[in-house]
Amino acid sequence: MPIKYTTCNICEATCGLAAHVEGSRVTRIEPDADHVASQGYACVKGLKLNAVHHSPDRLMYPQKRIGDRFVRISWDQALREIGAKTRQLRQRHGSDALSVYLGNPISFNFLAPVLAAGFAQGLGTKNFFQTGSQDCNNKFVVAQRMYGFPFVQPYPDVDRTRFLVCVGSNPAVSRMSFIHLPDPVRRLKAIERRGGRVVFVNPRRTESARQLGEQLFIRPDTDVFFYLSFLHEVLRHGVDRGHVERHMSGFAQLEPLVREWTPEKTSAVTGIDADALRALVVDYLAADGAALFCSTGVNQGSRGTLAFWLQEVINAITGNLDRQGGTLVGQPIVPDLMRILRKTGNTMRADRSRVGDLPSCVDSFPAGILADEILTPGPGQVRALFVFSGNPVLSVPNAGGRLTEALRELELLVTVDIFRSETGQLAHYVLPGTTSLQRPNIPFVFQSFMGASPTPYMQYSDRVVPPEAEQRDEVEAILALSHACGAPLFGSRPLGAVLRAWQRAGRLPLLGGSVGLTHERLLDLVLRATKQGSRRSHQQTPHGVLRAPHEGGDFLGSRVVTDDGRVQLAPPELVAMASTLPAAFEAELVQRKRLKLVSKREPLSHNSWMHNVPHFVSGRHATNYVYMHPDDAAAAGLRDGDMATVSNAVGALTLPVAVTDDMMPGSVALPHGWGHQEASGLSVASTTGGQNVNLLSHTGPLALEPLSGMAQLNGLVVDVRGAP
Ligand SMILES: Nc1nc2c(c(=O)[nH]1)N[C@H]1C(S)=C(S)[C@@H](COP(=O)(O)OP(=O)(O)OC[C@H]3O[C@@H](n4cnc5c(=O)[nH]c(N)nc54)[C@H](O)[C@@H]3O)O[C@H]1N2
Ligand SMILES: Nc1nc2c(c(=O)[nH]1)N[C@H]1C(S)=C(S)[C@@H](COP(=O)(O)OP(=O)(O)OC[C@H]3O[C@@H](n4cnc5c(=O)[nH]c(N)nc54)[C@H](O)[C@@H]3O)O[C@H]1N2
Ligand code: SF4
Ligand SMILES: [Mo]
Repeated sequence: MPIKYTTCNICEATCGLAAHVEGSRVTRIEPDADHVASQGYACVKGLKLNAVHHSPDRLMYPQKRIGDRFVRISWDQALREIGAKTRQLRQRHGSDALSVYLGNPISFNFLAPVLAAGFAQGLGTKNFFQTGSQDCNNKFVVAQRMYGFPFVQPYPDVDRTRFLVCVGSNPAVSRMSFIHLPDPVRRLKAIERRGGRVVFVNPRRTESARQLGEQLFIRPDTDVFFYLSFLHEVLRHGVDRGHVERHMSGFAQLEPLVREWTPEKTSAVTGIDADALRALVVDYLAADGAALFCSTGVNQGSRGTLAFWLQEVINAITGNLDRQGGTLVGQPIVPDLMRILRKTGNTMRADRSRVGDLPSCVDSFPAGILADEILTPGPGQVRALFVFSGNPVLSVPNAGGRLTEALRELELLVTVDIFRSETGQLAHYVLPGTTSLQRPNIPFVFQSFMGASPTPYMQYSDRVVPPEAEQRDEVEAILALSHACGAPLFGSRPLGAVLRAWQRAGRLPLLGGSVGLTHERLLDLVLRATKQGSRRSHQQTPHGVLRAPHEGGDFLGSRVVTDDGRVQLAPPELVAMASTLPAAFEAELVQRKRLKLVSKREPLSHNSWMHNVPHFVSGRHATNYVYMHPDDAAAAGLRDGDMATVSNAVGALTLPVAVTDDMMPGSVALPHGWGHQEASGLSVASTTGGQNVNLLSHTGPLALEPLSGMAQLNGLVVDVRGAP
């Protein structure tokens, strides 16, 4: 039975997989034992990808919705009608009436996200949306201001660090983000084995903290105060001023910022004991290589930009940025990539949204204003939306509520998905995409291009199995849509013409398809252009090729792409934003006794799209739960298994309670991505219980963090009471 090697595209770990193929079936998936980075590690989701792939619900043909029914149509008809409608809307209402939402899964393909952005540019619209505003835009905003470019993202040097503080991150379940680290538990346990420390700062004692390290409970959405006091203590101990003066600007502005934020003061809202925080800082400073790292737990709060900024300042001024065991900045495969991209202005658009006047971030607007862009009349009102591998109906703030209402108003909604999801359910056209087993790939662009990984490598993998029936590889689907809609990629007519001619050449019978435009040939071009070998050369090394690891010491003074080449410790907009902190602190004090809601990721699901695998939703896994501390449950008169209603000004959900002392008192957790009952295209998921936690999150410009457009998904104040 042939084995084909590929990389899992579900999360950033991008583990190597060995797929057993029988005819057109992938019968079994094992971890690739010889993979240069993952070395035989993969999680249950990657190993069950064939169950997703072979689901009887997979889309095989384009579908068109007529009333409530979906009927099969041909690609030709779909492209013709979508193209005509798009051109008509653009002519009547201008380009900004068209919009694109790029979801999470194909963002892990190398070319598809680039082309999806190119498609939006071709449509001529500024209304491009991505998942970043639910995930990590705060990090891009800070990196652009501190280091000169959004994708300069220092990652902890986990294999050499002596002290790692993980704030709002659960590596055992989520396998981390902004660092490519297969098998993170093993790598983090090794820190302890070397005599180092790992500390998890989290309102929940997570699966990670159960396996290694120490737990430090923090009240949800108060991280910025934790970082303020951390910095306060760092400055009190003093830093190497020579190092700071050499490489950084703005140091003098830090002390006044943190002066009032003593650990005693902030402990009133964070719940972190002042002495515990002081001891943490002492150990951080004493460690021979230490790193503060944060993830969505912080990003999705209401002040993620300020929190991440303070974290980066601390890592920088303590000398941990760009040193072994601290945080490192990967080396792109094109050595001067950041400088080049910065010059061309790529991912650094500086425009603002029509509704709410919010700034774009990495060339996209926050998804939290999508509903308003659709519902607010006037020039530029959004009337058409293309969704590539996304499920905004479940994933975006107040998704099921106002956004669903808005999507129903659209004149054209197209989804390119492997299933007819909750979003597909509302679409006019549903186009059948491929799973990553059906696409050629180079591992996630962030890893392969930027090297944001302790084990950087390059790999090219062919399709494990080809698309079935009329499924189309997303890269090829975007090219076809781009032609049909008169939207030359990146707005470049010459490029459009070249791609078109290339596509046509593939259909010439004489050449037998040997020169056509395929995803494979495009990736081969990328490999050659970046001097990373070729498709053929990589076919000889199916487990990947290691690139030189980062040794640190090559970033400061040479690769910082700010105007003056120095790390900006006090970017004016962030300093200005910090003036809101005293009022925020007072507000926290007032709501100290209220319950706060946080999201929770689960080992057997992935955002909204794994609940259709029967194995993943059997028995007690067939719903999400409200996780609460025994004291909070008792106060509400609730016992384990009771039904409870979680509510706030935005909405209410009724779900079973799971009582656990893993939760910090005063906080409740609810997994996101549930609520599939209306999805007729998901025969298994639609029979599960569970509800969409985003019915409780606020939508609209006023609810978003003003610099990054981040939605607040963590730290929402809620009430929980018994339900019949
Ligand atoms: N409350 C709350 N909300 C959250 C989060 C949270 O923590 N809490 N997390 C946020 C985060 S970090 C993210 S990234 C977003 C995710 O937001 P989205 O990307 O909008 O949502 P997903 O659930 O990942 O939806 C993915 C869709 O892609 C489809 N799909 C899967 N694989 C493929 C493929 O290979 N090709 C194609 N064409 N389609 C595919 C799936 O069927 C599914 O419909 O959600 C955010 N929402
Ligand atoms: N199994 C699985 N793996 C996934 C995903 C999935 O859905 N399922 N999603 C993938 C995606 S799209 C992403 S972006 C990554 C995200 O990866 P992570 O960012 O590691 O995401 P989580 O596991 O949700 O960890 C966030 C942690 O923050 C904590 N938290 C919540 N609120 C706060 C707060 O206010 N302060 C602090 N300090 N902590 C808080 C939560 O309790 C939680 O443990 O995971 C990816 N991997
Ligand atoms: S850890 Fe992530 S990349 Fe690795 S197998 Fe699991 S889902 Fe796939
Ligand atoms: Mo994400």
